[in-house]
Amino acid sequence: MTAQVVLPMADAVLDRVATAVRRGLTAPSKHLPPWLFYDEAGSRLFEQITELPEYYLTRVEWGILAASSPEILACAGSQPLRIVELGAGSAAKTRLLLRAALELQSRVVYEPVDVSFSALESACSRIEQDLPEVEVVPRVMDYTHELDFESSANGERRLVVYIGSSIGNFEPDEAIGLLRRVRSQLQPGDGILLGVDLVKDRNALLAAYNDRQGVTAAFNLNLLRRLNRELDGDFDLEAFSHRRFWNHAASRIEMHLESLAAQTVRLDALDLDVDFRPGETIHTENSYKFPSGGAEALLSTACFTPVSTWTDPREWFAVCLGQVQ
Ligand code: AVI
Repeated sequence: MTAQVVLPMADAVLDRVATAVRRGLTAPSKHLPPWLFYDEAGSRLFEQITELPEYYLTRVEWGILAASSPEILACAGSQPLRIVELGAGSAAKTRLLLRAALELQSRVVYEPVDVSFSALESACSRIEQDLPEVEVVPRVMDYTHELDFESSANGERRLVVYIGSSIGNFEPDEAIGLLRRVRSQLQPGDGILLGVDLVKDRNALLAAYNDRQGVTAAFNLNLLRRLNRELDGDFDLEAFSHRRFWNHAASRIEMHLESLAAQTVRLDALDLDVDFRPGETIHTENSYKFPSGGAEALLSTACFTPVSTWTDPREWFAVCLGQVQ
């Protein structure tokens, strides 16, 4: 049998989890922040989601980058570029950009930024294996709270890559705040590449967030498993069900966990009892979908100049380049 090493959780992370959960589960409309999805199991489930037939987002964005990376880099302006990726994850799509960059410049620096050390480790090893010519400079940083880019060397300009529709998981004012903070770290000539999911047929949207294999349901419910483990909770995962719906007025998919019965859940670490009515939900995620021109508007509000946008033939997803003037 192999011995498993269990690392103690950093106190700061545990405090952040505890504060968010107490706030969210004692609010009149119960809610939890989506960053809680991404413990180790949740990150693995998300990787599986990206491969599901119903979850078109990753595939369609991959197609855009596969077709247009050379053009995107040409539009990003004079070389050499340093590619900074926020929330690097598996870096699968970024490899397309890095490969195109290697065609244009002899030295390519890739700076993946992620709060998760293990996510960075796997991103780095994949890039080092596939593209050994790329110099990888990983940064462990919670870019939603702190952002601090070192001043760039050798006349390099930065291209910040924020793809995968991650911006859609922020409330509109938070999204603008985040893009403005990125902007404040950049210099004239630097740029940002933003990937956003576009409004489309409601059924395609609904299917993407409720796949037949039940991976998205498992991803949503895993959040309760995390609270049981980290906050000594007694959530019965059988007593909650995954729900998603399209909120047309707000232009977003909402994910919820619905209580299937009247029940009280205990979170010992918070000394908290939470009562649920049958049918009451915990709102766990918003995933905003943008109209055509929405990414450009977002970038302009954050003081970038939109330069160009690439999309797929059905216009399901958009990748938009903004520059600092
Ligand atoms: C990470 N983020 C862009 C995903 C999304 O589509 O909003 C998270 C996700 N939630 C359910 N499925 C995927």
